[in-house]
Amino acid sequence: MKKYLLLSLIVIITTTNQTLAQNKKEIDVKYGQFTQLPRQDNDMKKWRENRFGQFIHWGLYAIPGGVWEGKTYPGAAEWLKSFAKINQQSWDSLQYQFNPKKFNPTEWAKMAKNMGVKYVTITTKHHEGFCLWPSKFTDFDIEATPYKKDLLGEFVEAYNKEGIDVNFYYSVLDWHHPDWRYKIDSEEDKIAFQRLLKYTENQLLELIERYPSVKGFWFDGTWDQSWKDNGEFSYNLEKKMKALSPGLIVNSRMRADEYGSRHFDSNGVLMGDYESGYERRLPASWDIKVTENDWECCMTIPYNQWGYHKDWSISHIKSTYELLEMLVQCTSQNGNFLLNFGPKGDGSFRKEEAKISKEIGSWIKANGAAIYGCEYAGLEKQSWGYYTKPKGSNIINMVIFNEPISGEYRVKLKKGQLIKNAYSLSKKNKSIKVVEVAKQEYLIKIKKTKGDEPFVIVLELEKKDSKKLHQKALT
Ligand code: JFZ
Repeated sequence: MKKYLLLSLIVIITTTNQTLAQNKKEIDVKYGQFTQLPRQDNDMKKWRENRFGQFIHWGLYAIPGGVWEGKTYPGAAEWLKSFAKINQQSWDSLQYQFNPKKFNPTEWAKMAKNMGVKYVTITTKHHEGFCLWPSKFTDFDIEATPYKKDLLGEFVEAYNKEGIDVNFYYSVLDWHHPDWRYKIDSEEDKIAFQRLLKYTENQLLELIERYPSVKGFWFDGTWDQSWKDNGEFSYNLEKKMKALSPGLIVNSRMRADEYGSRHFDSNGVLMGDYESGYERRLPASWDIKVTENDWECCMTIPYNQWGYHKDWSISHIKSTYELLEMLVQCTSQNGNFLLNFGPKGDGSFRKEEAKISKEIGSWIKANGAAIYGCEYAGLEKQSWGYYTKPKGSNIINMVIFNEPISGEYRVKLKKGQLIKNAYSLSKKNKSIKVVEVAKQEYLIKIKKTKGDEPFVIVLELEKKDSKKLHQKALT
């Protein structure tokens, strides 16, 4: 009797599983992902090791800085043309004022280097359509400004000289181009948008050819129906770009598949090389969807300002430690952190940004070992802060943002992991007391610090499950 019961149970389970599998049947996606993820080539490995990048939003919008005809608009400064309903001619004529006399690419690159970023992503063309490089395909570019010179070229050269990887942000949405359409309603729209697509392709291939050291592209302005209806085009475009520049890294915001599904195709497969949907927010969980994918979070210092805005009193300005905590959280979740800067129209940085970048830099100088080349440590998060793990090492970093009143830091390791030694990153040869409180569970005891700075405790692990070693480690 028991035997029959078991048999029928098995039959029920297998049929239910089959029905579930049938319901989840994959649909045929022609213009989805064409790369095996996560990418394991050297370019992608470098991208992953970099962890920390600088985002730069710079364009004509830096000149008005959120203020038009005496009125301050609190929204994102790079959207001012839209918020203030400024006519095309008035906005476009800003190009005749664009003359950043204080722009010193060498100083910019030095500032970035001192902040500790390993890569930069700069707006080559934002929604306004203005191009920071002399493009063969438009006159709405740097060449027609009083500045005249190839600003982007100077930028790339200076950053590369400091060993910083350069990526290009490019907005497909274009408020200047007469052929831009939000949706295609007529045959005329269709023809116009085909010209826009050709323009887009020309410019992107031009950027790769002019600046061959470019590491990746950060697409934006891809949410409108017109672009979503052209999944075949963006699929082929990504292929063409990668054929011209093997190793190129493209964000998930570039494409939609033929069903209009963005970032992830209709089967839930990520498109591009990493997920770029974390905008001004961090992943809430440490689940595998996060920690096993490549992703990047882009962040503003104010609530929501990317381009230069004259008035930063409108919203909360994040503190240096708030931003550092985000960088560390991203690292602990296997992601990159891209922190935005919006230089002024004259080519200088506002003092708040200069200060924050200096402060971040001095912390990273001492604690960078817990960021660069680090990844998700595979451990349960504790309330004192974040674990990061140098890839392939036997080390786990504890980056402390909240000091417990008790001075005791709980650590729960995985089966087979033992603590061999613990020390503070700033005092490497002084061991810290470790008490085993349960299996694979420890309390790290340290004297209360002045609590004025986040700090790093390093745990050296012993993988061999030897009782002897274990005892030794805890004395
Ligand atoms: C876009 C731009 O409109 C903005 O000006 C800035 O350049 C930013 C980096 O990107 O804004 C977005 C894009 C995507 C989301 C939100 C704002 N999103 O996915 O939530």
